[in-house]
Parts: sequence; structure tokens; C-alpha cells
Amino acid sequence: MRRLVMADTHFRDDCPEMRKDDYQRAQWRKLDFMLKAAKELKCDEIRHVGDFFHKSEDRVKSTFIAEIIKRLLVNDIPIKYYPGNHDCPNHRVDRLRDGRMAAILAAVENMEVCKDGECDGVEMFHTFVWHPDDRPSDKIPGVSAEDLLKRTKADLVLVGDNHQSFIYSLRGRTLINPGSMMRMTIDQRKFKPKIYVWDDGNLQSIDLPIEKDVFLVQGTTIRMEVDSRMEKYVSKMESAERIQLDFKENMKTYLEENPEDSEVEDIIWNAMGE
Ligand SMILES: [Mn+2]
Repeated sequence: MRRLVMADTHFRDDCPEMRKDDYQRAQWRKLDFMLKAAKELKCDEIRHVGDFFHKSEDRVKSTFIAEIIKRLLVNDIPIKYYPGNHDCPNHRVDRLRDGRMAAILAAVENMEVCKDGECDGVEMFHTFVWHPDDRPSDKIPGVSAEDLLKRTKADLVLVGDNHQSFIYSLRGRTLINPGSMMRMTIDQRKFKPKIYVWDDGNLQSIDLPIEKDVFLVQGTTIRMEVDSRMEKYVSKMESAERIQLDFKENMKTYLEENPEDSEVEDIIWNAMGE
């Protein structure tokens, strides 16, 4: 069984603050490339490990949704998708079909939603798993790739959420985190987006084509600081087990327990679309 693995596509109808190129076209180029790769490599299925969209709200330009659907309708390889927090209104997985994913799932018949745990012999998670070179600490908790592999049983464990790409193997079992499809923030400017193809133990990584000079250079230092601060919160929040149900509630509780100055809180709530 040959599987193409992707995650964190974060399709969006606007342009990230620090990008100066035609971001919509850049997204479609990547989606076209991934679907073409799946076909050319004769993959039996595509796995998407969550955060298909950047935002879950259903109010969005129909032309934007149509751009995605028309591509997925041409694709004839089954897609097994695991919901990410960005796809679920109020970060509640039981509300997945109240958001943008509803249109995609209604239109694309060969796309199937995987539930918690094993999905046809592969385990899928959308939760913050640390890069194998980094370690969770008391200050920043989380799941290490090693711990997750120890807790699971399948030969192949797929994770989304951490936008870095990495693989980790333990006693013949493998964890794959494809990383994000796009470089959305300036701290990702050196990141090389990729997809993985897993064929019963053989792993191939494929770099997605990227263009040079897509970031605005001005304001880099300030923006990087804000991004890394946001990342700190998102990592902490998403690594908590209780994150599963209501991200905003959890963020509120977290900020009550760890007060920040109001400017930082504003940045957080703004980033969360509040
Ligand atoms: Mn994500």
C-alpha cells in the first residue's frame, strides 16, 4: 500500500501579512503538484493529517472553495483526512461539518474523515508533537515523537500540527510529520515544505516547489518576535491534552493562570480571530 502523506495545508483566501507574492496561486501550484505526484507515483491513497483550512468559518468566497473542489474532483485517489483544530469551529471536532470542511466533504466523494485512533492500520493525530531534536520541558510541555510511538501500536503513525517536517523511527515503526504546505510566517522563510510517500516501510520525501523572494523584508525583526511569541502560546496550548475540546476556553484559562500584559493578550485574541 503506497500512501502519500500531507498535512497543514492551511488553505486561505487571504494573504499572510509577510508574503508579497500571489499567495492564492502559490497554494494552487502546491496542491496541483501534490495531486500530480500522488498520481505519477501510483499512490493507493492520500492521507491528510489535519488543518486543511486556515480558518473554519463557513463564510468564505465561493470561488476560493471552488478552486479546491475542482482539483479534488479530478483526483481519483482516495483521501483519508483527519480533522485539525483549524478546521473545527470553536476547535470542536463535533462541529467539523458546521465549517468550511462541510462543502469539501459534500462535494468530494472519495474523501473520508478518520476518527480518533486507528484508520485502516495507520494511526493519525493532530496534536503538537515535538521535533526529535527538541525536548518537552516543564515550561513547554508536549508529546515527544518517542513517547507517542511508545503509546501507539501501528507501524505507521501520522501527525499534523507542528509545521516542521520530520520523521522518527523506533524499532521498525515510523512517525511522520509532513509539516506545513506553505511558508506562512517569516520564521518559516528557510523551511522547505515537503510531502512523504510511504510504501510498506520504504519512505520517500519530496520537496514541494517553492519560489524565491516571496517575503516582505521590511519589519522582519518585529514580526519575527510576534510570531515566536504566538508560537510559544500555540505550542503550549496545543500540547495540553485538554486542548481537544475547546481551544478558546483553554486559552482563556491559560491566560488567567499565566497573566500577560494586555498588548500580548490582544495579539493572541486577534490571531485567533476574536
Ligand atoms: Mn496547523
